Amino acid sequence: MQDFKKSVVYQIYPKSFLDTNGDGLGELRGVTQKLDYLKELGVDYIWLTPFFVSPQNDNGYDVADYRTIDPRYGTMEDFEELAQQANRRGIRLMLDMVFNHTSTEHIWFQKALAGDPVYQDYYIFRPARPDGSAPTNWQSKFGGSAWEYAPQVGKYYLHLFDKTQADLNWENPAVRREVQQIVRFWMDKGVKGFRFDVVNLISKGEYADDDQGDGRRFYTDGPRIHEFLQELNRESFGQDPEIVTVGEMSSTSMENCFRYAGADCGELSMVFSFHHLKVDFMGNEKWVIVPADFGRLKELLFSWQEGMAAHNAWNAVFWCNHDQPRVVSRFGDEGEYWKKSAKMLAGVIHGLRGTPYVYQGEELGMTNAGFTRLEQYRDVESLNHFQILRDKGLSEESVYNILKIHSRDNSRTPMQWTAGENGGFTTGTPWINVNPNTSRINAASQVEDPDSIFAYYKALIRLRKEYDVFAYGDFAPVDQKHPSVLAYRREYKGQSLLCVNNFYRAGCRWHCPMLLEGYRVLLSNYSDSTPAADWELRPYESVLLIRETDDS
Ligand code: TEU
Repeated sequence: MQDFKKSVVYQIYPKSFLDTNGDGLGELRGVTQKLDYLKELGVDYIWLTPFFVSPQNDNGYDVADYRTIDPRYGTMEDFEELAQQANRRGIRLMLDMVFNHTSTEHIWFQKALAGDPVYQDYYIFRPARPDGSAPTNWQSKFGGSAWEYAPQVGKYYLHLFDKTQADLNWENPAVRREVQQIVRFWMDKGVKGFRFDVVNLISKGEYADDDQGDGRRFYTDGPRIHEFLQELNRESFGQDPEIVTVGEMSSTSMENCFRYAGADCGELSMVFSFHHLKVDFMGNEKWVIVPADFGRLKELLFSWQEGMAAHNAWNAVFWCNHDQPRVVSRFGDEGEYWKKSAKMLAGVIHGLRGTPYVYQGEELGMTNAGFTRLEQYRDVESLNHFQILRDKGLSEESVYNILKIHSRDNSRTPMQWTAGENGGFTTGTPWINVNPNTSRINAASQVEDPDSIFAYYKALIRLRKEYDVFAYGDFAPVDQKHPSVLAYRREYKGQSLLCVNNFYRAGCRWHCPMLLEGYRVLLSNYSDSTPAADWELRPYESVLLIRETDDS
């Protein structure tokens, strides 16, 4: 059985991975073609973002049919071929299940609109207020009201995301049974992993105005959430002990995550949380430009590491996904120290306690998109916020500057396979522009190069298999208050791992508070790192040290 603590997950956004038929969109066959690349990297699971039938208003997170593959991504035969080929290489598939909402094109919603009361109870329809306005003042995560009026029904329906993503009513046992059946359908196809999209938003509490915020306090980690997850576990994936699950937890609390991902809680294997990726927001406000708060980043990463360990709960550890800007652009350096900083950021994540997730292209040090015009953007959230920010009076230039930093499209540009045209992603016109720096940043030039970012990720993944301390070690911060160093220690049965990182482009001096006797360098982004009690760390220097004693 595959131990998820020793595993590494690779996330694929199929639309931007590899196009094999020249239509400008990637598809499942593209993934199958690149399995040897992934095998070379050494990953254990591939998480595929949704490829089900969908109008693609949110790139597949608006599912219209959970059991059928969108023809744009291929066929069920393509999926089976992918599963089989992956299995042959010891790689497992993790599917992305979006159960907080469906597309408004889903047959359930269509029946609801047509007046069928059975299906109206699948969603959250509420009457208008006496003045005709929306039932509450809740805001959609993509901007604007979270309620849309459906004239056919004479009521509003709730959509926490786009207005074509209607929230499901989990209070209705029939909805929960449908969801269980969908999970079992994919289990029957041999799927051994599931990611559950924004799953901590499924239990809505009271429908009341939020005088302090956008409404999230009423539906985040809601009143019946643990009950719902335990039931889903019992009735579906929990019946197969080989299945690994991860829940995407939006604005969650650590206390809830102790239960979502607690070893004996009967809910999920692990959780994604996002607090450490809001250190360059202003509170919850993403559409601003503020420098990243490094002290806060460490505080959040470390408190989650310690808290989850103390409660025997498991984290997914990551910087990147299809909703986040590229980490090398965000916390590293796109220029002179591109390679060094990308490796440093990799080292920080892979040394932590948790299952590391690598998002396609991260292992190559892919950077933000660099878009400068609205026509280049595709994401509904970016397009909505362009208008919202313009309506607030911001100049076009200021809005572009904000999008350039925070847009989700930064991570959605096509995978850079080669230095050639369109980075080898497509022979057609890509659905979203390829980053021109594919001439410099691409897989072809890195796979064979022992000094590449790719080689560094490969080494980190291999080390996790070789040294148990990566998977099972406990966690302790080291010199947490230092203004530019991020350092921590892991201990397991006579193995002691020390991870030391200079997070900045300026060199710095670091007094190591621990005795370094007996430690040797396991991996570093400089060829000549020399640990010392009084250590001069070079720009973005990152070192993993190990000490092994007899009882290991
Ligand atoms: O994302 C949920 C989510 O809350 C975000 O990370 C979201 O991108 C952010 O709030 C916007 O600022 C998940 C998916 O990962 C995302 O791609 C989907 O758009 C969203 O759910 C809706 O299904």
